[in-house]
Amino acid sequence: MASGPAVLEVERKFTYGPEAEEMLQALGARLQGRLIFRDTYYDTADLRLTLRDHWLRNRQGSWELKLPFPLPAAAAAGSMATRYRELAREEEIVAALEEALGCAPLGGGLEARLAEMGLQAFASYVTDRKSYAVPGEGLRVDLDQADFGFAVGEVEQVVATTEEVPEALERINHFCVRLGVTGVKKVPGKMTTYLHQYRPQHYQKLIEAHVL
Ligand code: V4E
Repeated sequence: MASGPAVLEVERKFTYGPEAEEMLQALGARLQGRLIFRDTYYDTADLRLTLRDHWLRNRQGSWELKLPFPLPAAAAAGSMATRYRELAREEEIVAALEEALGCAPLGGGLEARLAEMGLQAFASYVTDRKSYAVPGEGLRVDLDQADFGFAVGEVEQVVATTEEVPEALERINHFCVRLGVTGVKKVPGKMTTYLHQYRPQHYQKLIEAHVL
């Protein structure tokens, strides 16, 4: 099966306050829109996907899988950003899941195959997102408010090849400095916070496995 061009998402999360939108506009960012969506995440009962840093979700009816991809250590050293490959084509998602879980190729529709792999929902929340584009930089900034009372921003760039990742990291970090985002610790995202609050044993296992 032919695969499309890679979607590599490089992003850095940040904590934002009431002044964030004004600052973004002052830096030339343009509001693209507001979207409210539900994400439901899936794993096996023994957490074999998330322990491999694979994140399978259904967002408003569409399946998406985020998984790590190799990068020379020097390119990511000390970075506060994360980088994941994103799959959205159902056949690619199933193939990646079969590989991660070590199952034989399964037949049938996507949902039947997910059920056969023992995948079940472990987290679900709604995000209210405002998205900004930064013209000329190819950056997008999302300001997210999750329904369990947690807000987080992210500056992100999507690239197609691993060679473009170091430059994306550089561009993101530079924009963060202009935005006044200067912390030296990685800011937890919605999922990390959700697991910490609602699934502490799952959270603890991912901390011990150095996934979070
Ligand atoms: C990759 C990942 C998780 C999946 C959720 O990813 P995230 O980008 O936080 O979700 P969201 O809603 O912003 O998706 P988008 O619309 O941008 O595609 S949950 C945990 N991880 C790993 C991870 C990590 N190791 N460290 C940090 C700081 N964040 C996430």
